[in-house]
Amino acid sequence: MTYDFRAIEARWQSFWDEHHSFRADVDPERPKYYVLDMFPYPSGDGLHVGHPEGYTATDIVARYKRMRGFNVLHPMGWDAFGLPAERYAMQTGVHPAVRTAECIVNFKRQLKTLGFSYDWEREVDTTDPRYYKWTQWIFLQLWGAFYDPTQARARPIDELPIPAEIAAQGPAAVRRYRDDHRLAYLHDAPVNWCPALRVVLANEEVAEQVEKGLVVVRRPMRQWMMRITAYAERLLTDLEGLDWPASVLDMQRHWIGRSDGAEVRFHLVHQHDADASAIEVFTTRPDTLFGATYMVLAPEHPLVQRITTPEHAAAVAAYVERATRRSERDRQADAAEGQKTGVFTGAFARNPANGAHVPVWISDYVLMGYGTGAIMAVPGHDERDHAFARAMALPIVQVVGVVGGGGAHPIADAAFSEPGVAINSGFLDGLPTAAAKQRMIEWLEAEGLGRRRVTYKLRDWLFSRQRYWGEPFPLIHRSTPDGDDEVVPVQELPVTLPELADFQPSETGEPPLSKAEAWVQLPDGGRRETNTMPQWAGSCWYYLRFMDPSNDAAPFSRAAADYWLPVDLYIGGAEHAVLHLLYARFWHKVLFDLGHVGTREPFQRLVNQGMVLGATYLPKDRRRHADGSAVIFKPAEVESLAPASDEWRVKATGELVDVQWDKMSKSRGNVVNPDDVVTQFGADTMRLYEMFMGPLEHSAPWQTDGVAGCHRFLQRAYRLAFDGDASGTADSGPDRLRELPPGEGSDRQRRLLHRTIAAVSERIDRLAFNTAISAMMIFVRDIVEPGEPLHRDALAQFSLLLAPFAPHLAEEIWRALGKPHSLAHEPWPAADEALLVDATFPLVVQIQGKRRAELAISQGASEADITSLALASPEVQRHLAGKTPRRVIYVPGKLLNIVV
Ligand code: ANZ
Repeated sequence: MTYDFRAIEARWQSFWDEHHSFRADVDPERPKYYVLDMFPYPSGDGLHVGHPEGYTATDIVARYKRMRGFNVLHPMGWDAFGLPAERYAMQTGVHPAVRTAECIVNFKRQLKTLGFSYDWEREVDTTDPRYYKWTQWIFLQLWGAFYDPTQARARPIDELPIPAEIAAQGPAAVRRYRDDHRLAYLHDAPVNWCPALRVVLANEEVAEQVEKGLVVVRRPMRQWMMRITAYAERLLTDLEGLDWPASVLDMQRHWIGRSDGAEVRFHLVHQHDADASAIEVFTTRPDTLFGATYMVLAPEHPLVQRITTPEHAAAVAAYVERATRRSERDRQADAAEGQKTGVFTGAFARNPANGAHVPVWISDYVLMGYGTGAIMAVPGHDERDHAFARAMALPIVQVVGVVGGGGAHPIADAAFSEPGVAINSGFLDGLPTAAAKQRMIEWLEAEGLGRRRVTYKLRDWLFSRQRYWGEPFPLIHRSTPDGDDEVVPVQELPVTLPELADFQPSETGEPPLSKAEAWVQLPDGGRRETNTMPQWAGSCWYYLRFMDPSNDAAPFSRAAADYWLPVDLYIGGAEHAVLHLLYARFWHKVLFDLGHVGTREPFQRLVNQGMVLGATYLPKDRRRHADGSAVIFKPAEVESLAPASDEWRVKATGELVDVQWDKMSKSRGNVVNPDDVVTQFGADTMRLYEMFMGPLEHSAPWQTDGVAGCHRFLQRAYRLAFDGDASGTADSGPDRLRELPPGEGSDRQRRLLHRTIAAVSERIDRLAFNTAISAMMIFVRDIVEPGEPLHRDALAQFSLLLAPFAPHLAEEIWRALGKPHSLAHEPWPAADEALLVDATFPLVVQIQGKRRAELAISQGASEADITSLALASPEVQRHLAGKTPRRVIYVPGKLLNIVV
């Protein structure tokens, strides 16, 4: 008798395919449930066991909801643009499209062996022109829209009101005005340019290259930007109604970074230049205005050149030149470490509150991209200003005191940045900080010197990349008679990528597409845009395409959107807590404003699965290689001292080593390949183990012993149902279903069955899959007892419970029970409430026939449980007085006799 999982799994996987068992179609008669995975980048390495953790969880929910009567949308696809395929092309000459297609084939094969119930007819691939046609279309929606702050929504650009003075300047001015208001716009943005690699690096990538000794410079390049900042407030407030992990909500709030404060105007004392008469600053502490003793401009601030006096010009120019070479990130890091550099411009401004003349400095601790790029420095109450003032010997004045502390608080050594009461502040004196802020803002507004202002940390999104393997922008540049560059959309989509032999950007940073001269240059003189979109673009809207994937007339129909949206459950890695989820929410809101979708938010419920950790082994002395890297051993190099032991030694030398659990990575050699697990134990075991490792949200180590344990459980479940051939050999023919009496069995069995149904249902609802599996394990262990064979209906219901977790074996049992259809759409079993009450019965315990104790035993308890409970009870222990029981006789529901 063998649990031949290979045959069983292959059989059911082809059955589901042939019968389109998981096809989902819009059906207004039935409630929908949309359960989504974060689709993978199909890398050359294939799946590792971390991927299927989330995928198994969503599959359990998908299968369960189907059985609960929902019309379930459960799709899968490929986020397939990206740098690795392009790098691979540079190394091997294999075209990224070819490589990507190979990788997809492999990923899909791997996913299919796991028996996930995806509707594969909805598969999407972001690199397929039929898909990116619509990514380009959505880009054009953004390009063709502006944000109307009065209505707090996006509107078509033709509806943008054109001020009379612009209209009077003619069509070119109107065009420029529109271009300045589009949600997708061109901007000279400083980027991190690495001349050696000829690439623009993301901020996060800079440190790594600099460590390798490469030079990275900041330099302005014309880039496509997305005006996500227009949506900052909506992106913030709409987080309110979402069922997301608190940590992700916090990270999104933090990233958006709303600050409430004021803008204040400081007039310059001597004006060299009529256009440079005042400096605007943003402050969150307008209550400290009386303590502003100097000002600082970001080195890139446009006023710097204009206000610098001749005797300071050389020093300022040198400082500006140095600062432009450094990224914002580096500058912030230095500022955080308290390193302060800066130079005086020679200019002074008037503090609007007290009329004092304050010096204007430049320093890179002030960032151009935030607030107004200029600050009023209050060294008494701001740490950064305090450090700078001390370094440059600038005056420090206290204007906030401790409440009730007689006002004073020493500020010589450190700023006092807590709220308190205003002091040395004229009309604010005595007011607590919150009230003083309000009072100051009212005063500034009344005097025409400033106004209330909210700022956000969120930056506009740099949307263009100098890469080949991405979506081309569907835009054409044309020079106008007045020498301007006019951008017009392509009428016919998609704009497909041209063939190219060389994928390197040029030395000057021209994108690789600029080399496809025949593609770039249009017969009428127009030139195609040569940047491509970032990898985020395709993943911003794939959940929408899944709703209507073969629509050729639109990215998706409004009817499909109205039926399927929002995504009810979205499961994926915590690494996407900010960017992907923010960008997708942004596009969704634009599409909402333009009438393409009817929900404000795309993803109602979000869950982050934990990480699957892999083992590496370290010598006890933690010695290092000559190059300083730690000596580690890979799983293949070690063996455990005894089966299931926690002690390990190196096979070759016998040296004892410690085990260490890390995120799986190729370089650590601790990656487990799902193919190996499936071959050895089967997909059902793999799925079960992925879920049994621990709570879904927690990270957990991958342990081969645990896999084997799950496999034994399935073997037991198999033997519960099937009887071997009389000869008992594997090749003597298929196993037969046991002879099973009808019904659900004895009272005890029925209680156990219904408790299991209740427990599994409730635990799936909570996504507590590991404990749902424990409930099934108890069922399999306890359902059969001497004199109580398994009954047919109990097995049928158990196979339904098992189906979301181990669908192949569940189908096999269901079929053996003579059911004609797949159980995929079979109604989920219902627990009989009457059988759930935890009734107990009194059990008399005898030792050598003498009554020694009476215990309350719960109705569903098995004989094994009852025996160990009785033996462990203090009274029984006392009467046994150290003697070992030889035999235990159980009279069900009444009596337990212990013979010593
Ligand atoms: C005066 C002041 C006094 C400030 C005080 C703080 C404390 P958050 O809360 O992060 O929004 N700031 C404004 N623009 C800046 C820029 N471009 N680069 C660097 N710093 C800038 O921070 C707002 C505060 O950060 C502002 O309030 C300003 O310093 C500074 F006791 O103004 B404050």
